[in-house]
Amino acid sequence: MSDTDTAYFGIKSVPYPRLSLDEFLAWGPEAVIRADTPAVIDILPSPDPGHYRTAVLEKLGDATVTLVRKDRTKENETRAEVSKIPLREFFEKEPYTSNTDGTYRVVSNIKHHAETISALLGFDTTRMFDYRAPLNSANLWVNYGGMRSRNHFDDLENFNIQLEGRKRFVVMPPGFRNYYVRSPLHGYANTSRSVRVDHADLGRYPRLAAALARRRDIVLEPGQMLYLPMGWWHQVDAMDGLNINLNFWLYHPKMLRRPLMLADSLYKVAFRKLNGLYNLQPEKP
Ligand SMILES: O=C(O)CCC(=O)C(=O)O
Repeated sequence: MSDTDTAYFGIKSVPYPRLSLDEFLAWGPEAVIRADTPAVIDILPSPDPGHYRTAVLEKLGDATVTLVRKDRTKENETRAEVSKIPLREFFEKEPYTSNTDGTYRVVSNIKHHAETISALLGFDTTRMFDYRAPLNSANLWVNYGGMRSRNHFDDLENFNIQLEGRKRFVVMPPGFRNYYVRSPLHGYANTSRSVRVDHADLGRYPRLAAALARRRDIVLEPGQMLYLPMGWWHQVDAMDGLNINLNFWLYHPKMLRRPLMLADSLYKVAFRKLNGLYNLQPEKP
């Protein structure tokens, strides 16, 4: 039995579709969104290690990006601190490169850099993803290994491309009851009270077992893109040294058929606005 199996009490992961670039182009993003199931697409030729680090630095090194700092523990509950830095500093300076006094990541909506995004990926991204529409975004994520995003869901369609490093996504179907959702009072109604899904405390959170039995355990490799449908829960662990991802978050009318998701989304937008919290506002070009 592998470590991954024991982490889930021997409950196996559900298989998920893998698409080639040609298959993805033949389907098109809209058909993939309608299929409403997580899939991995080989969207870019498998890059040499360091290729996208160099390319991102060259094309976006001087851009101002958003830096998010959290305390060190993966289970930490405190709110993140947000500031702005030139992207280059994140690659080259302390404390970011060693994460000595907290964990740092760049999460930055670079939707106004459409030409640069297309140049980076080698195709016209605006024709494939409508990320420049109001409320949609194209986000650059940069962090070092060991960082976890705890189990949560988003109310957008997500196409997430791994450029550098690898990430483990544990993905589970939409729902509220089985996930022990946190109180909305602090703006976290899309996160679970169970701080981790691997080695979860099933004594405390027994209904989580039903969700784990339907999970997809996905290691996203450089050059691959994960399609993560709206509402699917996910815990994400950065596995290697440097991780660079670019994801497109798209609102979709699907949401109108999901009243709880719609209510959560409206509540979150209002909560963040009222409290002056960072909500992926686009960077200036
Ligand atoms: O990469 C991460 O740590 C989180 C990514 C994520 O939550 C997402 O793409 O929705």
